[in-house]
Amino acid sequence: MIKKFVTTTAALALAAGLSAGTALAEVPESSDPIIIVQNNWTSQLVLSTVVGKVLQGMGYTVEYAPSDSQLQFKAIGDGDMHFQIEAWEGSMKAAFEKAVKEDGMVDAGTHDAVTREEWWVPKYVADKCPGLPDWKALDKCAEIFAVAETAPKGRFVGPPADWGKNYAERVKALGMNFVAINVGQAATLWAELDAAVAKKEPVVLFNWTPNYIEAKYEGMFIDFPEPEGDKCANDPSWGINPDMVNDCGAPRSGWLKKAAWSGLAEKFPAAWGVLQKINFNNAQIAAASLLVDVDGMSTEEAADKWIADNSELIESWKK
Ligand code: TMO
Repeated sequence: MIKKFVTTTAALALAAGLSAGTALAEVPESSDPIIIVQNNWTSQLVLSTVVGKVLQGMGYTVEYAPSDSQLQFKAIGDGDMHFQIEAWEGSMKAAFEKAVKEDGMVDAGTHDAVTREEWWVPKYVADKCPGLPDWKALDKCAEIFAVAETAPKGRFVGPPADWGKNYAERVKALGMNFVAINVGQAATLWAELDAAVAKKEPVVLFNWTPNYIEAKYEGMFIDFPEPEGDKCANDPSWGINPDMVNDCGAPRSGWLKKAAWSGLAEKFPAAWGVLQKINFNNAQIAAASLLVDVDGMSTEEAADKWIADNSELIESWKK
């Protein structure tokens, strides 16, 4: 029975001028859901929804699963979730590489986008703190960033805890006069930034690129010592603090990768083909975030708009 099906399909494929390989299975190859991981920042939410809609358009059943940006990789390796379209080097490298090594997660390719996740200040802060963007200059001005909770130390408005990097450890390793105060969600970062900009008050917060911020505010990332491979994260003797790891910043030109369950290629071959072709650049990612964070669209609306604005690109994913 199975043999007959394969033979017939292959014959049809050959008759249609296709190679037998491409036509072996009909799309969707399985009616089981493809489970797409979602995280808690805008471009990821919009672009994962874009990909979900594209796969639905091909006939797949799609489900979304919210996940922690560190724990997600093991879950993908285990097949509990099927892929992630935005894995960021600055905050996720260690968890990503561990899941590839130990959990069989597949590195599904690197986007063209060049990323950075780092402490960031609006441009006017440079007038109040000479020597920026050097981290030592920032540290000399720590007191202008103080709030009641941190005084006389400065406050670093840090990311939600699940975004991986332990900034309190970096502060300690570099002996900085700062206290890292993590927010609960991205929206709080932007609320802090908007409030500070409105009053031209000093603020230093976690930010990243590509993001909508670059279209809205001028500013700069703080330059910390550059990491050298994994040494800063793993080898205490490396770097300016001989006794501690984390005495460095995030990479200034980081990668952005896709991650997948190892069974995806076999169970959903056409979807795997799409995932492999997806390749975002900085402008495409920043645009996704801008539609929500500046234009005020919902994730759904932004995904539809992004799809409409990039229809040729999306067709190229399916070929
Ligand atoms: C993971 N992120 C892009 C929010 O830094």
